[in-house]
Amino acid sequence: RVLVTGSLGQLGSTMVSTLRAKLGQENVVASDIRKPARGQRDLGPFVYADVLNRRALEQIIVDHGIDWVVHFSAILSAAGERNPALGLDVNINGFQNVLELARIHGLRVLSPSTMGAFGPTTPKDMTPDLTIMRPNTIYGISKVHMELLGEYYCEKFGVDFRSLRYPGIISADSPPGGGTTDYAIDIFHAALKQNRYTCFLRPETRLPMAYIDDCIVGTMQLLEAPQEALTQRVYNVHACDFSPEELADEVRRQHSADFAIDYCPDFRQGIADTWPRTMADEPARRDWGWNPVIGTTDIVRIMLAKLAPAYRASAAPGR
Ligand code: VAH
Repeated sequence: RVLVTGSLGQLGSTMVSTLRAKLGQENVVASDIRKPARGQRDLGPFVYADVLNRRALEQIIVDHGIDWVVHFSAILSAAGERNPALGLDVNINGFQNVLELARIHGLRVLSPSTMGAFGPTTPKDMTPDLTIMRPNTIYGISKVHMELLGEYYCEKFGVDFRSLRYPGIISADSPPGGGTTDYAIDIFHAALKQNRYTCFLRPETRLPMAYIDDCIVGTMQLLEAPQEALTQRVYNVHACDFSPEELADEVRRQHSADFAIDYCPDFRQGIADTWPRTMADEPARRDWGWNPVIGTTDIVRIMLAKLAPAYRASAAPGR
């Protein structure tokens, strides 16, 4: 049985349906601190879980006979800079609770890390798994802590900890939750709504990205990989990379030649400037089969196709 924390978030919601399709509805316990929206309500089992409350989390693990935890609760990069105390609490104390319970109850833990774990002194192109890691955001600092503590618990106590460093994840069905890569989702909503977008990153800011389907397939692969296949506990994963101006060009090609973008960089530019432009992910491909298939052109096609109906409906007369 699997417990998913942060199950109403951008990744959690898709991960829960993927896990349920594979393991059976009852074998995946979704949890969050929010109340599911109307459409999500029948998707049981769902429980309230505050990752900061270790006793309550333990009760869920014991009551539901949990074997694996997919830990998606986190405060993302931009949100963490807006509220550092909350970022530290959720990302560090929340993870420590999960890890300690994994030790006590013999759980496998998959907790994603991020390219945000790198920092301004990290080499930016084809960044390898092992390199300088001195991030300067609360998000990055807390994710490096997570990686190191997970490895420590694995080494010392045999906890089966697994992690992958996600690039920016793009999705149409679930909104992003306060990251620096959110522009690459916002741009499609803005293009369909008013055919113009003001981007909070500069035009040439190249960042690694992946479409959510690749991300979830990869996460499942790592979660299910046999222990012996893993030569490390934390893996870079990269699918494609682009800058806001390249993405805007593709939106013009596929959606409207008149699509207009302007740039008004804010504090998130400072965060993006510390992250890699591309990541090397050979170990993930070799050890457990990471093999993303969706590139930039496909991402634009999929996002426009998925989001267009809602905007067409809201533009219809009488609505
Ligand atoms: C963020 N999308 O922007 C997240 C992320 C890779 C970056 O983890 O904060």
